[in-house]
Amino acid sequence: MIVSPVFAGKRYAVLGLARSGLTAVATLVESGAHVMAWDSRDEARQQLCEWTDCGKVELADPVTADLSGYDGVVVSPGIPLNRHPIAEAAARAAVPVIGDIELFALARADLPAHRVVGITGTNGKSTTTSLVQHLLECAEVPSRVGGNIGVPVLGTDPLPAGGVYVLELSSYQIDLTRSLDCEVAALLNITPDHLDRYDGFEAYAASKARLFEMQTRGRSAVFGMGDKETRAIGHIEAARRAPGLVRLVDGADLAGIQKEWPSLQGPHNLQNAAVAVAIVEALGVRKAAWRKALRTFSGLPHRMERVAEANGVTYINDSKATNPASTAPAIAAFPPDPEPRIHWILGGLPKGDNLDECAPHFGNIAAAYTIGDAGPRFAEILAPHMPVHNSEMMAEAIREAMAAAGPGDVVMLSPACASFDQFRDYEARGQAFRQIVEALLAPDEEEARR
Ligand code: UMA
Ligand code: ADP
Repeated sequence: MIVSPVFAGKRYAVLGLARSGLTAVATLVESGAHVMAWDSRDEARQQLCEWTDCGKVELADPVTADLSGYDGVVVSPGIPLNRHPIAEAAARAAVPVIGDIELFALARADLPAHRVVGITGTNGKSTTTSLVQHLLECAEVPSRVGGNIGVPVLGTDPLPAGGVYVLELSSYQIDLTRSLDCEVAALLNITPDHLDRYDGFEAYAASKARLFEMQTRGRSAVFGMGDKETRAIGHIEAARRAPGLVRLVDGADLAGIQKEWPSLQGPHNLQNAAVAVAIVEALGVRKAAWRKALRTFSGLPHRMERVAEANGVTYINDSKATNPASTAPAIAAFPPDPEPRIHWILGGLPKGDNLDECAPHFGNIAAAYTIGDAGPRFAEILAPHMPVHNSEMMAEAIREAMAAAGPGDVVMLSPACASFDQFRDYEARGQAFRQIVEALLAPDEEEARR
């Protein structure tokens, strides 16, 4: 865990006691701060004692408590600042609203000499973050991942001198951060997402741009070239920095060697790899080291993950594709050979009313199997272009896809939707896909053994 003298004797309120909030409380208590903490869920409040000396924590709701004299309200990224009363309560008491990443930024001065990489974007953040760590590891640079990837950074053990913290940052986390000065910051792409939390798409893009505004002179920045919002921010940053500090990458120089990377296929992964390579080059890793390391990256679960292969059919779990823009590259990755060969399972809790980003690749789909809340609407959109089964449930969709798929085909869950209508989260959805595929294939395997 990261602790710091910078918090000793200070007063912080922490709102939200899931992963990031509980870790923030632990860091602050261990560092000698006075901490007020709250979560609207009883179970979350009860967990506090498992994480820290809860005798040292005052349980009170910062929305109604007296915040005068506090140094900050640490709000969890999942709490919608645009509509939660904490924003007004903190403003009334003139207390800054921050998040755990800002606490990390404040603690940096007392950590052994290190560098920080911040990676944001609508899609590809986790893949790029873990790829950067892999490239650093292969180059023998000590590193840790943290942030939106599911690892609260304050919970990591401090790195020895020379280490690199590689942070995946969501726009929610950037909104709660004021002074994170990344040695290298990167923006992969911006497409519509999380619009319930922002005053429109422009405000969402502006949130991402703040990561670069927080950097001081001489720092590096990397931008994908795939969309105009990202390019625009890249050009603004290039104009205000010294030559060589900003890289706008499209991956064209790497396309010829992409075939060497089994876990980084598809146009989206070319973008992720190009950004990751530019990041590690900015940190001083040489081509010979990253080129070799790209071949051994093993990928992450739930992102175009091959979970089974049977009777010539490949089963792919892309449950992390939670919006149409992240599904588009997955269905683009398997062109007809010579017939369309993707059996596409999609649906869930929709993020919008269309599948426009996916439309250019409809020709790759042999049949679609819709599930969840979005099922009927998606079936209506897709029916003019391909055979559609309104399967409703995952098990039914897999059963139907399995019956229809032939050798060379791909059965792929790439839902283009959030999971919360039928599953706890995208991981539970991906796990269900894998388990059902394995269960349905099991009789075949038994037969083969006999
Ligand atoms: N709560 C209240 N009052 C409210 C609303 C919520 O008390 O009015 C409480 C909830 O009961 C909950 C807490 O506030 O206990 C909110 O916690 P959280 O949702 O922020 O959960 P954490 O476990 O702290 O996870 C957060 C990130 N979650 C979100 O951004 C929604 C995790 O990203 C991140 O991995 C983790 O911190 C560690 O840094 C997840 C995510 O879904 C993966 N991110 C979004 C995405 O990737 O699209 C942005
Ligand atoms: P994030 O952490 O930003 O959600 P992930 O690396 O977890 O991103 O990938 C989530 C999904 O987004 C993957 O399943 C894949 O389908 C898609 N994806 C990955 N990288 C990109 C990219 N660069 N552009 C568009 N979609 C992508």
